[in-house]
Amino acid sequence: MGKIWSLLFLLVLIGGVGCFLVAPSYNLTLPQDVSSHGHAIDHLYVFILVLTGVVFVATQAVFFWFLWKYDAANNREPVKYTHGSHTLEIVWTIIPAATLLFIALYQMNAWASSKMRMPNILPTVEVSARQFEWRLRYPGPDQILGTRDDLFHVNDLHIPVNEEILIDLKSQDVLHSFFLPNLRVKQDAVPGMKIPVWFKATETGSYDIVCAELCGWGHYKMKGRLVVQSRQDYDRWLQEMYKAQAQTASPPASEEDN
Ligand SMILES: [Cu+2]
Repeated sequence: MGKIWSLLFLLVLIGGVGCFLVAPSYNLTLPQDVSSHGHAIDHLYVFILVLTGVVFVATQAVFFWFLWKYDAANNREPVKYTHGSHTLEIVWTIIPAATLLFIALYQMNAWASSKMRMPNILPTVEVSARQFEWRLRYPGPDQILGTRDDLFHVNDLHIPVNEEILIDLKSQDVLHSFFLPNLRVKQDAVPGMKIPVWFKATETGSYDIVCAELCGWGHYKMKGRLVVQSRQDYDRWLQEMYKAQAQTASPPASEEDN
């Protein structure tokens, strides 16, 4: 009976590794990266995945082998107990500590470029999260955010391709998280704070905006669209939006878009 149990644990090992091997052919790995900094983040992801993968395989294999070898049915000798090993404890403390320290240093540049080295440009758009939508505020023709000619829009974020984008991220109610899976961008929106978020999209197209923080009953539907356009298309879109907004007496800030 013990042997069957040990085979079950071997199955966990085979199944776990197997999942990762077949995942790419079913498109179950990371979504397509269309950002300038994404490769650094993906590299860290894969690095840590391999590291933890090797440890997983090793521990599962040892686990299986011990269950197999020391099956109670075949081992009639009394169990021998040991009481601690100072050397072993030092070794298994130092190895994880050194590994974590290495990761902390190794990831510093990726972190700094996506969270610390803010580009010195004017904000492209203000994104204000609320239950359960993304309120967008673009600077008007005067190019300055926060003035009377600003453009208001909901859930449909347009940006130009291959240009540095700076977003002022806010929340109007509770904690939300602004997540652009294809751009490897994820940032909490915190009530009372204006948090800068920057990135550069490298391919035109339509991508998801998702809320990555359980923010209430309608969290699941807090989904927006990121449209990456050429500079010309983006400018044209802005002009059309300016025109449409000018025609209505009040800004369409309360429109529902879902
Ligand atoms: Cu939310």
